[in-house]
Amino acid sequence: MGNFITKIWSNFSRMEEARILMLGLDAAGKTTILYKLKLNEVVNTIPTIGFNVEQFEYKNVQFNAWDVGGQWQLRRLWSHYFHGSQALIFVVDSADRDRIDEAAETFKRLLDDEELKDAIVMVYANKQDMPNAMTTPEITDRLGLANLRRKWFVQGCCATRGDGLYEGLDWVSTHIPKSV
Ligand code: G3D
Ligand code: MG
Repeated sequence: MGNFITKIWSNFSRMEEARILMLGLDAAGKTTILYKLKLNEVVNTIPTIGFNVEQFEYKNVQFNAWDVGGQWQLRRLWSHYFHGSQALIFVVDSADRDRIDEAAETFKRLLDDEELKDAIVMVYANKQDMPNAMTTPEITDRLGLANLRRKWFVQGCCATRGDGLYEGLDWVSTHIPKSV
C-alpha cells in the first residue's frame, strides 16, 4: 500500500500543479474522504459567503471540496475554484436511493459547466459498506456515465474504512492532463 500511494503522488508530481474539485451532495462523504487522504496535512476550511470550501494541499496537489445541490445561485461564487480544475471527483452516497436522482441532476449540471469542460471525471460510489448500497454498475447507470464523452471512472469505496480511496485517486493521477 505504501508503494502504491507513493506511485500516485509521483504521478501527480510530474505536473506543475494539480487542481482537483471534490463535489457532491451534503453527507455524501467528502469531508470523511479528505480526512482519510490527508497524510498528516491539515484540511483547512475557508468560510465563504454561502458555502464553505474545504481545502487540502499535499505536495503539488490541491483539493477543493464543498457541498453542491439546490443552490445554483452560488454558481458564480464557485467559478474561482472551478477555474483551472483538471479533475472533478464526484462523491455519491450509494445508500441514499432517495437522493440519487438529485445527485444525478447535480452531476449533469456540473458536467454542463463551461469551466469544467476539460476536467476528467471520477465518481466515488461511497458507502459500499451499507447493506442497501447501490453497486458501481447501478451508480454508473443512474449517473448516465456510459454516454459521457470524456474520460470517466467509477470507484466503489468506503470512506470511513478508507477502502477504494487510493484506487480512485490512482486513476485520477494516471489520467489527469499533464498540462495546466
Ligand atoms: P459530506 O462532507 O459530503 O457532507 P461527510 O459528508 O464526510 O460529513 O459524511 C456524512 C456522514 O456519512 C458521516 O456520518 C460520515 O461518517 C458518514 N460516512 C461517510 N462515508 C461513509 C461510508 O463509507 N460508510 C458509512 N457507513 N458512512 C459513511 P455522521 O454520522 O458523522 O453524520
Ligand atoms: Mg463535508
